[in-house]
Amino acid sequence: MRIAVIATYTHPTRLSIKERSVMQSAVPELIAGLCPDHAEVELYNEKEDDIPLDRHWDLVFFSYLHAYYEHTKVLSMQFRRRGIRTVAGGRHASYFADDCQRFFDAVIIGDPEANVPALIRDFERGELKPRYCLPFPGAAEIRPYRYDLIDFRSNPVRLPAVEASRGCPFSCNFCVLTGRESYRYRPVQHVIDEIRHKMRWNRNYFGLLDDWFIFLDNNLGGSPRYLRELCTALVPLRKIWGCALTFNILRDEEMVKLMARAGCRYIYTGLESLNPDSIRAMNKGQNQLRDVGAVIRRCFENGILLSFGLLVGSDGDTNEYLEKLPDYLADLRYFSITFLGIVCPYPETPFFTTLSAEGRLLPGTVSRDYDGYTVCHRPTRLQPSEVVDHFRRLCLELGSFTNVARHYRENLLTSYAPSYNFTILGSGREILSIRNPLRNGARRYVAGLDPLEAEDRRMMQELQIPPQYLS
Ligand code: B12
Ligand code: SF4
Repeated sequence: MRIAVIATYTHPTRLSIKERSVMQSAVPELIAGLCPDHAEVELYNEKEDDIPLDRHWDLVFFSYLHAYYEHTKVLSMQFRRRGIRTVAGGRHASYFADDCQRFFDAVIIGDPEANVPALIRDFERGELKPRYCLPFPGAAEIRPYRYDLIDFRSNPVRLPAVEASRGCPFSCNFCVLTGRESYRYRPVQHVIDEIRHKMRWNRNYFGLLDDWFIFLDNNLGGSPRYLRELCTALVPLRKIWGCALTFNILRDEEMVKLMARAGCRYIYTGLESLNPDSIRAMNKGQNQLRDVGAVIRRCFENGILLSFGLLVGSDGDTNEYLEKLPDYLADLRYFSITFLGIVCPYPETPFFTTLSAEGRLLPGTVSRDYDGYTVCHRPTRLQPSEVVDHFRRLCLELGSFTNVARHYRENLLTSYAPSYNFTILGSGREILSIRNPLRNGARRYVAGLDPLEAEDRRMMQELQIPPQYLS
């Protein structure tokens, strides 16, 4: 049996652009690890390479984010036309299973651990069902990824990744996890064994990235006790790693020191805003903005590059705050931001429910608009067009060479932890990438106003696939 697992992708510019960046979806290697030994499995990641549309498999698993739904439907219907059976899974498929069933042969709701093997067994017996929703068997049952199937030659900077936990204990109003994915973590020894014995390393660049990996967890700090245990077990491995966690963890100096000793050199935290009103509106109370500057310095001094995500367009945002944002960041002597996005009301979130009840969703919004770079609603204190103006200006201002230079000046040589200065130098590229969403001058960033990609539009017409309207 021939199986393909495809992580689909569409770029925020709506142009056909690949992004061979450090972090990629791990779903293909996760699903491959759940397939039986006798299956021949191929992995594809559209963020790195095009999908060979003329190739034949018996079964194709798709993983996608909300904004890639229209495109994934097109791929699925093209494969189905050739007799290939297709399966959709992930958060969007789980929430919109009825809609998905129109375009895929089967839909998996929830985690894949029990569902993928059951689906393959049924498929081999010729009894594929339209829906699978077996419960999660527990985090101890998360299987090691098929690292051996990752092709590091097609993306020379990609790092191998591992999950220690799933879900998150917090309840930010805009997050797709809120109220749906409780915090679950794997036994520490399973994670250590996977890193030690299963993980394959990126051998490009004469071994410079050898022994580097990332934790793909939504929040590696969801349980401080667990994080402490994990870091203690990581110290003797002498690996270099990065992760995402919530800001509250960074206030604990001992924890930051332990993480640094365990090899952590990069932390992403969704700071979202420096405006207390916006933080309140997002229900993100774990982001206490007191002493932000001291927390940032502490990370860098311990050899950890701290990277933020910032959002514009939330209900607390005002013109005044967004105009002054670059000054606030300069006051903090902070210049490295990874994601600058527009807050997105994903349909399964409390934020969507509020906006819908208040009639503040923009008309004509389709799932393609839910990409984190398009205004899909009317904020309380701003017009949608004002959000777009601020977003464009901030992308240009924050993703500038001047900011890279300031970042280097402030943070290089502040620590002599192994690999620290190399990480700081590499992060200049991340700062410049803040501008990437602007690479299509014709893009308007307001839901309903930007057309879908030309090829998807053409195929949707040919295959009679309607868009999914969400407002
Ligand atoms: C890698 C990553 C990316 C990559 C690749 C995207 C991708 N295809 O996953 C890039 C850089 C492109 C990206 C971009 C963005 N991302 Co992102 N990203 C991640 C990250 C860190 C890891 C994803 C991953 O591989 N996880 C490990 C795998 C195993 O887990 P998973 O993807 O969660 O999938 C689970 C289930 O959903 C399910 N599943 C998923 N697919 C399938 C398929 C089948 C067949 C089955 C059976 C099951 C299944 O199985 C997994 C285990 O339960 C997650 C955080 C996280 N920990 O998941 C955020 C996350 C997915 N990203 C998020 C966001 C908000 C963004 C951005 C908007 C950020 C921004 N402002 O720029 C953008 C734009 C996204 C868009 N256009 O919609 C959100 C949710 C987005 C969404 N639409 O649901 C997440 C959950 C982070 C968060 N907590 O906010 N991201
Ligand atoms: S802390 Fe992050 S992952 Fe957790 S609910 Fe908030 S946005 Fe989601």
